[in-house]
Amino acid sequence: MSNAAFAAAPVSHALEIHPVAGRIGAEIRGVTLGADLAPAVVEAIQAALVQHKVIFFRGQTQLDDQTQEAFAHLLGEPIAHPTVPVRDGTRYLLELDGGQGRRANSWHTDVTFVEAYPKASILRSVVAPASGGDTVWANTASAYDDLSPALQALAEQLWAVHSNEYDYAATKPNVSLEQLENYRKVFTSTVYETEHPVVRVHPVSGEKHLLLGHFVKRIKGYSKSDSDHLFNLLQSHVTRLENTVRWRWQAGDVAIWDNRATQHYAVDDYGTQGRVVRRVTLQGDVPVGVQGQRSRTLKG
Ligand SMILES: O=C(O)CCC(=O)C(=O)O
Ligand SMILES: [Fe+2]
Repeated sequence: MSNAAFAAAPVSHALEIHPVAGRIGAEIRGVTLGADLAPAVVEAIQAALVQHKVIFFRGQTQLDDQTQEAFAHLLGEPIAHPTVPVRDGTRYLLELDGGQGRRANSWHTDVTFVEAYPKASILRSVVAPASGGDTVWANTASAYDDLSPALQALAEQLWAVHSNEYDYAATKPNVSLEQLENYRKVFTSTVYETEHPVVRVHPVSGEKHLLLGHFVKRIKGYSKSDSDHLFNLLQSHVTRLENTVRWRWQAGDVAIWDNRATQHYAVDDYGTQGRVVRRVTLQGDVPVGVQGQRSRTLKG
C-alpha cells in the first residue's frame, strides 16, 4: 500500500511558501525568525515543515547562538547531542566546522542510534563558502512510495539495528586518519544501539517512511551479505535525485528539516574554503512501524 497524499490541516496564518524541488523542500519568505514569533506563525511553520519536510529561510542574520536556541524552544524541546559536546556558551548547539573535519558527507537521518531520535533539526549557516558546500535532503516517504508493492511489503517486515559505532572511514574519505580517530573517540564515548522498523509511520502525517541512513549496522535476521544488499536496495530509492532537494547556502540562511521524514547529505566539494553551520535538534518520539511495533533500545 502506498501513502495517500497528505493534506495539511488549515492554519490561521498564511505563510509565503515557494516550493524548491518537486517532491520536497520549500522556501518561506517574509518571516524573521526569533524568540518572539506569534503563535499563529509558529503553528504555520510547524504545518509547513510536516508538509514540505525541509523548509528554508534566507537572510536570518539577526540570529545568534542564543536566539537560535530560543527560537528552537518555540518548535519543540531542544536536546543536546548524546555524545558530542555542545558549543561553549550554549546549551544545545552543535557546531560543524568543515575546517575541523566536520563534514557530514554521507546520507543519514540525525541521531537514529537512539530510540526517540530528534523530530527536527534547525541548522543555521554561519560561514558559507563562495562556491560548493550545498546540503541535499531526501524525502523518505516518496522513496517508500516508489517501491513496488512486493518491496513495500518486504520493507515493512524488516528491522534495522542503528548504532553510533559505524564505519567512519567509509563515510569520510577526505578526512585525515588522525581527525577520523579523534572524531570517532568523541562520537562513540558511549556506544548506542537501537532497533527501528525499516518502515516508520509518521506520527503527524500518517505517511510511511523508509528509516535507514548511515547509522544502520545491519538488517536483523539476515547474513552480512544479504543485509548489505537489502540496505543498498532500499537506500538507493531514498537517494534517487527525484526525491531530493539541494540548497545553496548563504551565511544567515536557516534550514529546518523533519528528521522523521528525511535523510540529508552535506556535499564536501568546497576544499579549504571556510564552512561553519550550527544545529539545534528537537526531542522526538519513539518510532512506530506499520503493525504498531515500537523501536527498542539495545545498548546505551
Ligand atoms: O553541514 C550540513 O549542511 C549538515 C550537517 C548535518 O548533517 C547536520 O547538521 O545534521
Ligand atoms: Fe545531520
